[in-house]
Amino acid sequence: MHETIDTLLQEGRTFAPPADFAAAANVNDPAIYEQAAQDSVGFWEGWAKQLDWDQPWNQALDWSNPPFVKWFVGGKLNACFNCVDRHAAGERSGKTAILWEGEPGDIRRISYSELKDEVSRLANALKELGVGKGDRVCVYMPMVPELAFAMLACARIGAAHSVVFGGFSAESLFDRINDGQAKAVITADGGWRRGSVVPLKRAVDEAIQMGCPSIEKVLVLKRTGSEGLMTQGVPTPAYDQGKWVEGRDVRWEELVPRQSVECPCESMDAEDLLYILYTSGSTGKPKGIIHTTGGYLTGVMATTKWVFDLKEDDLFWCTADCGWVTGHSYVVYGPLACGASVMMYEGAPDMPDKDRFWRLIEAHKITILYTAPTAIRAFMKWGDEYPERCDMSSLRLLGSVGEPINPEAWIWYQQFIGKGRCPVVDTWWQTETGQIMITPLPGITHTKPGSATHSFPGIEAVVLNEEGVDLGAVRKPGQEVGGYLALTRPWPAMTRGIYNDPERFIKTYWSKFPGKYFPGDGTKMDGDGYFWLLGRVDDIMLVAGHNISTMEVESALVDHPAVAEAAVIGKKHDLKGQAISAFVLLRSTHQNRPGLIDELKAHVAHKIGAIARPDDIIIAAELPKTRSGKIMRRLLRDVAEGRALGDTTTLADSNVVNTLKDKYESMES
Ligand code: 6R9
Repeated sequence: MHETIDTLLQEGRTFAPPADFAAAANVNDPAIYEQAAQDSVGFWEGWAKQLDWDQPWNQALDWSNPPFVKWFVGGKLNACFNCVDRHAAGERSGKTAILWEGEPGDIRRISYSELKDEVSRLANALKELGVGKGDRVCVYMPMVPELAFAMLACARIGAAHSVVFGGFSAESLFDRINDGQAKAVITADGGWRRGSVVPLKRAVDEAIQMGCPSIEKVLVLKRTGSEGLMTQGVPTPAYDQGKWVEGRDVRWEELVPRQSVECPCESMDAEDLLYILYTSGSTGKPKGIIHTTGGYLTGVMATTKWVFDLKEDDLFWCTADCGWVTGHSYVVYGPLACGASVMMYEGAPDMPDKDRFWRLIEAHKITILYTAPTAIRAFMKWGDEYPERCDMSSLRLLGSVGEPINPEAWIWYQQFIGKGRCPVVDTWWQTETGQIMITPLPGITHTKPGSATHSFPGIEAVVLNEEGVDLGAVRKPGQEVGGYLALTRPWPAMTRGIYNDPERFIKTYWSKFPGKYFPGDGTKMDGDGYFWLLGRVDDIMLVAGHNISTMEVESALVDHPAVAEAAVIGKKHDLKGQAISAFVLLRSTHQNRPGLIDELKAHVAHKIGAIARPDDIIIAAELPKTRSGKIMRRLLRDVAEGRALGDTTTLADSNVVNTLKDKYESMES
């Protein structure tokens, strides 16, 4: 047996679920893992029965044609009915479905019965525009309640939505509209971001001008009323002037409010398309990941209830934008299927000040917070005084998603935000998996900072080496192993493929280990069987014959009191194959000083071994990240190896890499 990834970092701290939390938790009996493993199909069927079906399924799982799966074959239901109508019709009718705060501070509270009316009107409006069952609708909006209405209205009439993040360019929009052959776009004049207007309608105009023959209508919400405002030095036109195209462009306020609130839900097949969501992939054109109705809803509902221990009186805040899968599964479909109250916030975490998140928690008494390591590390960098000046005693559970969370960031989150009182759930999953896959269950799992712990009941995750050997099964008892993560059985919310490209789906995820799903991530499994996700295998470094994960070196750096965030890459080296280069951001309480870089190198060597000592460390002001906050190590490799930058379309801020490039080059000379 050989390991595919060396495991270096050791983290010994563990946290038991608080006794009172465990006693009241939605699930607290560890026997559930064994039961679900014995009969995973029956386990998922149990969850599916908690949805309202127009017609029951006659076969729970059809896995006769892998990797193309079908769940709940023959069943019929409507996702919008399950997220809205069934709550509006019962005791939750007056309950808050969405509590929203705009960046300028405007607040809206929408009950389930109001949500039903809003969504029904919009659904009728879409019908009037000629959209119907089987069509695709592109949604390109700021984080306003109407974004959720748009998704639900599409689901209501059986049209698939394709949400494109409001920060993406006209060109990305153009690609996604054409790949999905969308019939209509739902957009807004603009959205608020850090005090300025993101001109959305203008980008839609540009995209369509580039050639989007499938688009018949553009529905435009007035959000900013941005006439005369300046955006990046350019005056923003009023949303209904400028390039307003008569016959194509439709004003929301002229069309939607006059619609009837009666709009029956289309009865959909469990396997009918619910949505397409484009994920960038490391190379090539974006992949249109498809999700269908019955299995997806089952998976997101189950994980919302158990991972977040969602209760009737919770106020659940997943900070993700609906442009990402996290916003689809845990702002909209998961929590609303459960009848939860959901918090939505439009803007940036540092507007007007760096305590905005904590102010929101204090003001609205948010009970569950689900955010990303990139945000947590930014909060650490900004300093402890911001959370300290707010009362966040309403919080009872904290979650993390999007990247591996470094142990120090986990501890900070647990101590400064959760005050040691709230369990922390680090959840691993992907756009393609649709639902959370590897995660603690807060009433059961003893957590370890930096570990996503175990696969959710009914899911089986394994660590494989290059030859596909299951390292967890063949290792000596208690031995730690590292390799490729793979998933061995189908789960309900798994993607049904890539839109219009089944071959790419097979090649990308199912050909490395035939019969198993390969997500592209590395992982280690510790002596207790806990998973520690190590990031994308493309990022793994090969240093003097050792496969070292960037994540472990980054975590060792973040462990140093001066460091808030680190990005590590392997840079070509004549003798070692690759040498480790690190880009480091300091906490606001620390400054660069003579000797600090040597101290950091020594710290890494001390924490995880001399093999991982970085050859060079650059103190940076920012790191290149995707717009969803993931560090783009590929671009840092381009910088370090003096290449022209590769694809930067998903990069949040291009100035960041250019600055780093200058700094790197001046250091080299
Ligand atoms: C939900 C989401 C998926 C990739 C995934 C992995 C990384 C997400 C993680 C994590 C370690 C976690 N990732 N959660 N890595 N620990 N808790 O982020 O979907 O945007 O498709 O990204 O993100 O590398 O493969 P998506």
